[in-house]
Amino acid sequence: MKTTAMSLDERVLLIIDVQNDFCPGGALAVPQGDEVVPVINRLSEQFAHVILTQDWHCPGHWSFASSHPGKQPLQVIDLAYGPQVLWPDHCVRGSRGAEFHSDLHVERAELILRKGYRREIDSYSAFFENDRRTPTGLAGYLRERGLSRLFLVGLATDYCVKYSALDARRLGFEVTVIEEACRGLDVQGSLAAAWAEMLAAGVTQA
Ligand code: VGL
Ligand code: ZN
Repeated sequence: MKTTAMSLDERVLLIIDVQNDFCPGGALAVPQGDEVVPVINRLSEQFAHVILTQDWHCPGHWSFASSHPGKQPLQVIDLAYGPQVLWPDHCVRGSRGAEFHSDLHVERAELILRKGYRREIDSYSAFFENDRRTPTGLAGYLRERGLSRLFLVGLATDYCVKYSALDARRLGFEVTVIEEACRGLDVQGSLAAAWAEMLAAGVTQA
C-alpha cells in the first residue's frame, strides 16, 4: 500500500505543557513561564499544524512528594524504572492548575495529547513515559500524518521539553527547540545541562 502523506507541510509546532501550574502562581511555577504565551501565540500563526501536550496527573500520583510520607519536593526516589524527582502536587486532572494558560491560543490545535495519567509512572516526554519505553502514541500519530519536522516550545525546557526533544531525535524526527518560546525550572544547573544534551543529540537551537 502506498501511504503518501497528504500533508503538504511536514512541519508541526509541538507546544509542551503551557498550563497554569507551570506559570507564576501555579503549584510548580517555572520562572517567567507565562512569558512564553504571546511568543507561542505568534509562532502558531506560522504553522499549518499545531499540537498541544497537557501534563495530566491523577490525584496521588507517584511523582508527587505528598504521595511518599516524609519526602519533600525536589528529593529523588527510586521507582521501578529508575530515579524520579518528586514534585509538589501539580496538574491534577480536571483542576484549574491543569488547564492551559487562559491566554494561550488553543483553537488551532489539531491534537491535545495528555500524559502522566498513570499513577505509578511519570511522563516528562510527549513520546514515552519515564521508563523511556511505554509509548504515548504520539510517534505513530506524527508518522501516519507525515509530520516529520518538529518545532518544540513550552515548559519546562529542562524537563518536558528536553525529554520530548531527545526522544523525538531518537525516533528519527528533525527537531528544533525555539529558545525564546521556552522557560526552564533550572534545578541545580539543569537548564544548561539540558541544552548541552539536546545539542549533542542533534537538536537545532533556534
Ligand atoms: C514537568 C515536572 C513535572 C514539565 C511536568 O512539564 O516540564 N516537569 N511534571
Ligand atoms: Zn508532571
